Order: sequence, then C-alpha cells, then structure tokens
Amino acid sequence: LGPFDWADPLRLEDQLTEDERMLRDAARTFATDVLQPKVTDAYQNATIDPSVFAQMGQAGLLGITIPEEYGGLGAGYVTYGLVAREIERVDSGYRSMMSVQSSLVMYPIHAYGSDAQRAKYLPGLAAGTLIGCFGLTEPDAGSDPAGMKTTARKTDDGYVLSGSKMWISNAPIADVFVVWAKSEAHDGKIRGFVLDKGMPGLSAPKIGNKLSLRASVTGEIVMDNVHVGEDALLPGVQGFKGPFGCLNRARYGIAWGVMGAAEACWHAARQYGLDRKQFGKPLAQTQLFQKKLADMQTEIAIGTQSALQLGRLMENGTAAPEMISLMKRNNCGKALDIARAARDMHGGNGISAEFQVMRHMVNLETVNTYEGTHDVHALILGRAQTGLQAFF
Ligand code: TGC
Ligand code: FAD
Repeated sequence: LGPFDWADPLRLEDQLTEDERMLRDAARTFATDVLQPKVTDAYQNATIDPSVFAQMGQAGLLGITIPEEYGGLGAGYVTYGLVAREIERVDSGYRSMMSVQSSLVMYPIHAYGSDAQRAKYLPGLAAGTLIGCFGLTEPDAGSDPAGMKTTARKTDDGYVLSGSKMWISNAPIADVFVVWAKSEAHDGKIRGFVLDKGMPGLSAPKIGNKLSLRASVTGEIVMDNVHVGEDALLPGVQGFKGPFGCLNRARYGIAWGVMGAAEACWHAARQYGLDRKQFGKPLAQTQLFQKKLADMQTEIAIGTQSALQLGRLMENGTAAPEMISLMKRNNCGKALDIARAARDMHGGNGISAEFQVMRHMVNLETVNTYEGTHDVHALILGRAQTGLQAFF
C-alpha cells in the first residue's frame, strides 16, 4: 500500500498529464498573484474591473479548448476544468467571467459561426481585449427558456431583434453579445445572433443590489428594434441544441470550478481548527470538527475524481448531457454544503471578509442556481431514468 496525502486522497495528481499539470500550475500562480490580492475589495465594493479579462487573456486562460489559430490554447477539457478550479478557488465571480467568455461566447462563435465571424471575434475574445456575454434568460423565462419572448423579424437585408434578457453576466461591460431569439423566418425556432456594443437600440443596464457574485458584473440586455445584417446570424445551428451545446461546456466547467471554492473552504476550516484553541485544545482535536473535515475531504475527493472522468469522456466525445447535469448538480450542492459548514467552523470570524469562507458561501448560492438550478438538473436526471418528464 502507498502513502496517503490528506489534500489529494485519491491521487488526482498522478492521473494528469505533464501538460495538464503545467497549465494548472500556471493558472494557480495567476489566481494567487493577480486575483487573490484584489478579490476582497472587488467583492465588497462590487468593483467593475474589465482589465481582469485582458489579464486572463495574457495568461492564456480564455478559450482554452479553442484552436490556437483563433488565439485559443487548443487544450483539452480536463485542462479547462483544472483552470476553472484554480480560478474559483479565489472567487466564483472570476470563474464566471472566464467561463462565460470561453464556453458561452467563444464556443458558439467557433462551433456555429461563419469563418468571417470567427476571424472577427475570436482573437480579441481570446486576448480579453473584447468582452463577451451570453443572453438566454429573460425576466419571464429562466428555467424554461422555451418561454422566451425575444424575437428576430426578417427584413430585406437582415433581422430586427426585439426583447430583453435578464441576469446576464458581463453584459454591462460587454463588446460582443451572443443572444438567442425566436426567429419568425425559421418557423419560430431559436437562432443565435452576435451583436456589437453600440448598435442603435441595444443597451445593457447593470443590475444592482446583488448580495452574491459581487466581483462579477451582471446586467440586462435590452433590444429595442435592433437592426442587424445577415452576417449577425450564427449560421451553424438552430433550435435549443444551440444554447444547450454551450451550456454543456460551461456546466462541466462549473462542476470543476465549485470544487476549487470547496477546497478553499475546507483548507481554511482545517487550518482554523488547528490554530484555534477552545476548552484547552485545538478545535481540530474534537470529534465533531474532525467528522466535518472528513466529510469535506470525502465529497471533494469524489467530486474532483468524477469531474476528471467526465472531462476524459468530453475529450473522447462520449459524454452525455445527463452526465453533465449529474456533476453540475452534485458538485454545486456539495460545495455549498461545505462552504456553509466551513463558515460555521470559523465561529464569529466566519462572517468576516478576512476569512473568505462566507464570500464563497454566498457566491455558491448563485452557482447552485445559474446554468440550470439544482432542482432542474434533478428533473433532467429524473426524466432520463423514468422516461417521464416532470417539468410541466
Ligand atoms: P428538451 O425537450 O429537453 O430539449 C429541447 C431541444 O434541446 C436539445 N437539448 C440539448 N442539446 C444539447 N445539450 C443539452 N444539454 C440539451 N438539452 C436539450 C434537445 O435535444 C432538443 O433538441 P431538438 O432538436 O430535439 O428540439 O427541452 P425542454 O424544454 O424539456 O428542456 C427543459 C430543460 C429544463 C431541460 C431546459 O430548458 C433547461 O436546461 N433549463 C435550464 C435553463 C438554463 O440552464 N439556463 C442557463 C442560462 S445561461 C446561464 O445561466 C449562464 S451563468 C454564466 C456564468 O456566469 O457562469
Ligand atoms: P426560476 O426558473 O423562476 O426558478 C425559481 C425556482 O423554481 C428554482 O428553485 C427552480 O429550481 C424552481 N423551479 C423552476 N421550474 C421548476 C419545475 N418545473 N419544477 C420544480 N421546481 C422548479 N442567464 C443567462 O442567460 N446568461 C448569463 O450570463 C447568466 N448569468 C447569471 C448570473 C447570475 C448572478 C445569476 C443569478 C443568474 C444568471 N443567469 C444567466 C440566469 C440563470 O441561468 C437563471 O437565474 C436560472 O436559470 C434560473 O432561472 P430563474 O432565475 O428564472 O428561476
């Protein structure tokens, strides 16, 4: 039998390639040196800091799975997941900025876009000199995007887009808007469009008063008869498999990312328990504290090992959307439980920004909700095993 590493119980490290470890380490250095020093201020003041995109671009963290000819890294899905885990170890908001840009904006332009659209947008998005957002959710259509009201009306030379999107990450600072609309010219089917900042009728007001994910800016997208040319249509896809194809990638990344936030909380709780003495001994020497640490360690080991397996299946093309639902749902739920426990284990200090755990906890409330809520993914899995849909 071999040795036991408490921080890597199932030896995840040994299952990675040298390249994966190297890119993961570079992301960890970036997260520690660039993001960690500014996160508390960014969160507390809800600072809008678009320069984070250019910094991520310079570090090679945008469009990790996009081919190098478009400025991406041309790496695999395991690398993408490992990087998400490192960024979210600092803050879910930073990971959100990165995953929207990579999976929800660069991916659809690369997978469904024309050559001209790829050439126009992808290099700038990879460099972080262009910022992207993805508009699917609407005020009256969240878990049920089929209820969307945004329409694309055909004109002689293009389309007119009308409607509004709600809760859109990056929108107030975005240059590039990937939006989904019901197209009258395509039998009411969903089509994707790429809009540019500054188009007449297009605006993206910020949503204020957020108590979660405050380092990431969120807004609406208002489209008041926005005229676009034929060249704004994403030609390569129609129907819901368009937006869901993007969501598959982003949800997968979240399954890894939240494990980073959970690990940050677990390690902080362990260290706090070793340092803090009550009743004449370290908190970490009590049975209750150790049970909580063991539970955290177990869930994180299982969650990361399973995310790795899913990443390998993504890479060989055999991952199914239901597998992604299973992992997004499980890892978000477990990370949230871990963050709540870590907050409690820090006692009064647990509510201080200095100790970080409550920021993670509050962020994870959002992550458990977006990209399909915990319960919506349960219904996807319920349908897959019973053949009965319970959405409506
Ligand atoms: P359903 O009948 O299941 O499917 C309709 C069509 O879509 C296809 N499809 C998928 N294709 C690829 N991947 C998937 N995961 C897919 N899921 C569905 C399906 O094959 C079908 O295609 P076709 O050609 O046969 O028409 O549709 P439904 O209406 O029953 O679906 C219901 C439900 C609940 C599963 C779905 O609407 C859903 O997933 N709702 C959750 C909505 C959601 O996740 N929104 C996310 C918004 S974006 C966001 O939150 C970004 S946060 C970013 C950040 O800051 O990180
Ligand atoms: P609802 O759909 O109204 O759900 C409310 C509650 O009802 C949930 O608990 C849900 O699980 C439950 N529920 C819903 N339907 C059922 C059912 N059939 N059976 C049982 N229970 C049900 N969207 C984008 O398009 N792009 C983005 O960039 C983006 N970024 C976001 C950033 C933030 C900070 C937040 C908070 C959200 C973001 N979203 C984005 C939107 C997000 O995807 C939606 O909030 C999410 O899909 C849930 O939709 P909803 O808020 O309308 O909730």
